[in-house]
Amino acid sequence: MPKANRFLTIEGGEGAGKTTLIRFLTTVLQERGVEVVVTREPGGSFLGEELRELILHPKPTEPLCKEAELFLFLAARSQHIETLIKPALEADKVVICDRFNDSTIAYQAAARGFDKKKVQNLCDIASLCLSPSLTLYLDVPPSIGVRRAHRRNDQNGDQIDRIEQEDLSFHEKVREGFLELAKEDPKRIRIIDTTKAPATVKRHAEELVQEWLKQIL
Ligand code: Z5A
Repeated sequence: MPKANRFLTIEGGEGAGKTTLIRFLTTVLQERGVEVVVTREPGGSFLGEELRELILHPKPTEPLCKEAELFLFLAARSQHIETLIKPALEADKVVICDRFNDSTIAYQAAARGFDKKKVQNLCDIASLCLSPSLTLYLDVPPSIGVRRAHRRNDQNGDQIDRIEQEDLSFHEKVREGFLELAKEDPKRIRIIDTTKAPATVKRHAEELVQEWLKQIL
């Protein structure tokens, strides 16, 4: 098993600002001379990207049941770790991953209603017990995050994906799920309030990452 200590994950609800922040943090790390691999879930491998298309398709050929959805996310994760994350960590690179196990707990357990402990056990199997040493959870009320994401989709001409189509109460449960995880593991999961201005969000994230670098480099 590779050392997991250079593994950083970014979590959050819809429109929380993950993509924006990951771009910024990549630059910060590269300026420090750190080799960085940026990836995402679901995705990151050929199979993972194909599964992403299937899972998030806005108009699936038949409704995807929640059990199939859960196992597709997990299958994508195992393949992603084997083909991309593990080799990069073994080569001593920093891996930044947009979503990981915490998303499965927040979306499939807290919001879809699967038993949390059971989902955690499945995540342990799927992720070969790999865990990030730092997770930045970007917190935003769904009413704000959903609005931001829809505005961005309009600007980019992107469709609203299958999970984004869920109602506000679903996204509220996702947020509660993330906040509960952060309470349970405050050392690993650091909360960043992304209702704040982008410059403030970046400053807070950079402080946390610089602190983390002292422990891992
Ligand atoms: N999912 C799951 O259910 N189970 C799992 O195990 C996994 C995933 C791994 C993947 O989508 C979906 O799969 C996701 C969870 C589920 N479904 N949902 N919803 P994704 O991660 O690819 O996409 P997303 O979650 O929908 O994220 P996003 O919409 O792409 O948002 P983002 O990357 O967090 O935000 P952004 O694009 O950086 O920012 C959104 C807009 O806000 C953009 O115009 C920014 O310029 C703006 N922004 C960013 N920061 C700020 C601040 N601070 N102030 C104001 N405006 C800002």
